[in-house]
Amino acid sequence: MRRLVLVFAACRLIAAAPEVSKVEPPNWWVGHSLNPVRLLIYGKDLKGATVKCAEAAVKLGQVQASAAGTYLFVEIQIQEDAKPGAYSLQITTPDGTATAPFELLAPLPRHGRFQGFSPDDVIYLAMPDRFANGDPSNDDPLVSRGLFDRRKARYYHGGDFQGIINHLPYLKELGVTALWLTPVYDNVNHLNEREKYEGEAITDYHGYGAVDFYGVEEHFGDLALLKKLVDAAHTLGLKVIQDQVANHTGPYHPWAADPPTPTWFNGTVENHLANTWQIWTLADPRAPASLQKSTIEGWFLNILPDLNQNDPLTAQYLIQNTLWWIASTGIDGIRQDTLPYVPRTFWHDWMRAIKREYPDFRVVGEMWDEDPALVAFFQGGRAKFDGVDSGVDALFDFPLFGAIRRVFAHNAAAEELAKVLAHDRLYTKPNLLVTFLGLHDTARFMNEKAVRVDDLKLAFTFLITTRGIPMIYYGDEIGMTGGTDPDNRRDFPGGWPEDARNAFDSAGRTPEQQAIFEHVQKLMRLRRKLEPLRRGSTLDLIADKQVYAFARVSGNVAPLVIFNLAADPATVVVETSELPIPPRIVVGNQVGNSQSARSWHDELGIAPDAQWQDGKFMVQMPARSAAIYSVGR
Ligand SMILES: [Ca+2]
Ligand SMILES: [Ca+2]
Ligand SMILES: [Ca+2]
Repeated sequence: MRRLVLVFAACRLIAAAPEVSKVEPPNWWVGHSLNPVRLLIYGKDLKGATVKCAEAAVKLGQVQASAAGTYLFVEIQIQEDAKPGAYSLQITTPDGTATAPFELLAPLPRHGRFQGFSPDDVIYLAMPDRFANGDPSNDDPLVSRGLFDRRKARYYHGGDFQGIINHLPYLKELGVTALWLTPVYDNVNHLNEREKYEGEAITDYHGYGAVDFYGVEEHFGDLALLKKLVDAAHTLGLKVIQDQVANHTGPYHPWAADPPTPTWFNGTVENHLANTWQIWTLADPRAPASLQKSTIEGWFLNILPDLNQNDPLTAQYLIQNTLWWIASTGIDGIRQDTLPYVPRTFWHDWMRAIKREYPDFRVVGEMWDEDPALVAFFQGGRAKFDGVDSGVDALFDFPLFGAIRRVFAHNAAAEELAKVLAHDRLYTKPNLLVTFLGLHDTARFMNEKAVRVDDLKLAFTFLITTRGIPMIYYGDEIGMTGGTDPDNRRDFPGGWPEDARNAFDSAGRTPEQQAIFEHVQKLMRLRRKLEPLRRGSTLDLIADKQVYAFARVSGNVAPLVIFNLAADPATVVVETSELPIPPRIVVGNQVGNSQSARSWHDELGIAPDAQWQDGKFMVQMPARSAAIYSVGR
């Protein structure tokens, strides 16, 4: 033992030249609004380094090494006349010199990129590992052997970018317009032993435990293929939304053992708070400070190292990382994970940096709570009681999700939908909420007790006709089943060559799957055709136990959407004379016919023609049915 110590001490005496192993970001763009850029250089013996760049186009600013000499922060100012190309920084200590490579790129052409998303879109959420396997050669990569097993719900299943590229035409055929993929960051290359279920270690196939924010998971592909995916999607008119995580890293991120600054994380692996999930305290002016602190600074599952966005170096790293992905790939939006567990002051700065460079870009945040007041608190557009405006465009509509499940799957009163929507007064922009029937963190709709296919179809009709930006979780369009995580993340049937059925193709779907698919497809066409379903304001007409009827009003047109959720047929009468809009715009834009009896057709082809006479709009709705009445034909 004594001998070892002596040898070690001797090694330390030998002067060690600095070493560079990694530079983040590896490149930046000329003419970018974020400038200067602060590089995080990884290596060894970087303490006391001076940094030079031979090119006048890159001017050096502040240099700061970590105490252990394993990181060097270097601020660089990119001059206006800088040309794209390879650059390098010379890092010198009294013991030697190392080179840190860096590249300047010309920005991607803006046309057809960085488009944002809006109620004109319908989003489709897919998990790259579970959608389709387009490249069996990356199923069990050399660097991460043994994590692939389709029989295990928490192992990699082989899905990848190529599988998604191959099935973009399927998404086009379905009629969605944007694709949200769960995170594609590089995950750890061995089993995750820190997170076990029933004694079994898991893999981080889901992507929410990154070990490299600048890397791409090798099971999915690489950065070049991701860019190809984004380009291919854009060519088909599909937008791409990237899933990002700024709250935490995976447990095996190298920073966990050696953080770049002492305050990089909230606490350390040995000594940290656990997240207590008390989101309500964040919107409460008089909440116990200790509860707020554990909610913002606590480690997710008590496992995931919690990044400290109040450290300016951490904050800048995260902002640059976001902009790097956008500029590298040309994506159109971001879904931000675990939004409430990060200070809103950070989101404010982060959003500002995004919008400065990409004014049309949009972000939807995951704020999982069914209280609309709490969800609204995190939407940007207005400073809240603490003077902070998060700037975040959109949030997931978890309150409406809860009501959708209760009403359509559990026979709760139809009026519950209207009661949730009544809280729209709290949001700065309710039309930007992302609405959904389920997602990768909830049990599937078809998993609800005693639920029927017709219930799912009704729920879809509501989702596509109510306000907001609808989102479809992969496989719900064919009625996939599955309980809570990980059962809700089964492989899409037909995504693997060995699958018995291929539900990407109508010939491979069961009659039931085909019926749901066609219904969703029809709804997508109607949403495209009827502009008020996307952009109209919502006017509730009837909200009672069994019937919910509303108009989507836009300019001169207002389609009527009617639900009869009773087990029996019902006569639904809308008193158009009591509406605050002229009767003629309720069901059409044909002026002059408002007093004559006319028939109107259900765009879904389910309910009979409606009669409109003496100021009354009347329809015999079949049991458990929905109808959309628009301009008469
Ligand atoms: Ca594969
Ligand atoms: Ca990996
Ligand atoms: Ca946090």
